[in-house]
Amino acid sequence: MSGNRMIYFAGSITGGRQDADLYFRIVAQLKSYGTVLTEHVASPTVEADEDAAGLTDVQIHDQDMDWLKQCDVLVAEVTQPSLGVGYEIGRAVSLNKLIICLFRPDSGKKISAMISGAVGENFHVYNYTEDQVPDILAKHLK
Ligand code: 6K6
Repeated sequence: MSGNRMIYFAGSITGGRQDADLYFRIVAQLKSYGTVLTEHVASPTVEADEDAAGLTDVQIHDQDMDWLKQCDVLVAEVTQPSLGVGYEIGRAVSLNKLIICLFRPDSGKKISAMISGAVGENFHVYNYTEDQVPDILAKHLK
């Protein structure tokens, strides 16, 4: 069953890549729960990948929206603010997807009230440290 689960991982790209290593480690854990549709978000060479992919912005947007529609769950690392990630979260709400947002308070950053205030039955926001990731993912995905 878990092999069929489609997971959309969202993390900052244009917004800043300072957490890219952490995204990679989260995606590695997510792979044990299903297919991660958006592995490129965790790529250490995302800029070179972008150039190589040669996609237009419209193609990127439309592909990501297709994946978002296909997915069963959106996992978003939201510590590094990103317009794209915020947009994906809003679209996922409209699609009634299960949403798990991960925010690290020890970053010194503040999470937008539009994310922390959106909590509901299918919308979860965790203030976390990295050692808690396995338990958070297991709670929702096991
Ligand atoms: C990257 C690697 C290969 O090709 C690329 C082209 N760029 C993007 N490809 C796919 N998704 C993208 C790209 N740029 C942004 N996104 C989506 O927006 C991802 O799903 C991220 O979760 C989110 C990041 O938004 P920004 O505003 O930080 O870029």
